[in-house]
Amino acid sequence: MTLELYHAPQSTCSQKVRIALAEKHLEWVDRRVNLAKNEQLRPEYLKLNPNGVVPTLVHDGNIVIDSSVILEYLDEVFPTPRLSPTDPVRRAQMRAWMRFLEEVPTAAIRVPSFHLALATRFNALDEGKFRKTEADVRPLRKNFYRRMGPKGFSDEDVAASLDELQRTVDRMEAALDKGPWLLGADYTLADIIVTPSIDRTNDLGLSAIWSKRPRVTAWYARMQARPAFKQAYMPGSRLSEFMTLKPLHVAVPA
Ligand SMILES: N[C@@H](CCC(=O)N[C@@H](CS)C(=O)NCC(=O)O)C(=O)O
Repeated sequence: MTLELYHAPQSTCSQKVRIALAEKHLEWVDRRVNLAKNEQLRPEYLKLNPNGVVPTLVHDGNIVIDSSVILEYLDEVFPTPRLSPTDPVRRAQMRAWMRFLEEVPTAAIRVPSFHLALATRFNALDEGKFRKTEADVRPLRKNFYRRMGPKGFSDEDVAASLDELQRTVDRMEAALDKGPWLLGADYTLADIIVTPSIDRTNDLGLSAIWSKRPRVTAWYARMQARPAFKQAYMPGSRLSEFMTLKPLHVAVPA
């Protein structure tokens, strides 16, 4: 049996999958994809993942793409320890969290991540060159990159994404009333899926978004204490490790 993971240390979507692999004590072959060199856009990688993004899992030659799909696949194929409830109603509740987390914070966190850390490498490009060489080449993210532009996102876009993160944290704080995990007693894929977004706010100096929410703060500490978390956050997983992040112009909601 071979599991190969095409991933990048600093990619939040890869971090989700690495946590799940570690929770299940699975060995995997480390296939690094250097996003700074656009290796995810190479023709040989696009054959594995036509979206031109990481992660991609290859299990005994079978290709599985999209981090949340990979998480559910791993949980079906390697059911011990389980990362989803057995009861269909509870499974539906977990999936409702999953869809919400994919739609809201997972999308929202990309805006400050790119704005603060990644856009800096495009600052010297003019708009036309940036569109041609950086935006239009991306199967999934063409218009996201166009919206960002070589100078980063507008204050309005940054403020909107921080608002979405803040509202996610509020929803988590309410759910954690029945904690210790989002679904109560069961630690599930939902907890894993939101972890990289929360960890990234910390990495970007935006922890004010959750630091006044005691239940979310305690939940994040519980996550960080798990051996799987420590394994998944290998060196190079934090953007602040390899760049100085400039402060935001917009107020961080608290
Ligand atoms: N829905 C996809 C999204 C994957 C995704 O956006 N990956 C990012 C890293 S977290 C990426 O590869 N970005 C490459 C790029 O911006 O060109 C998933 O969850 O796997």
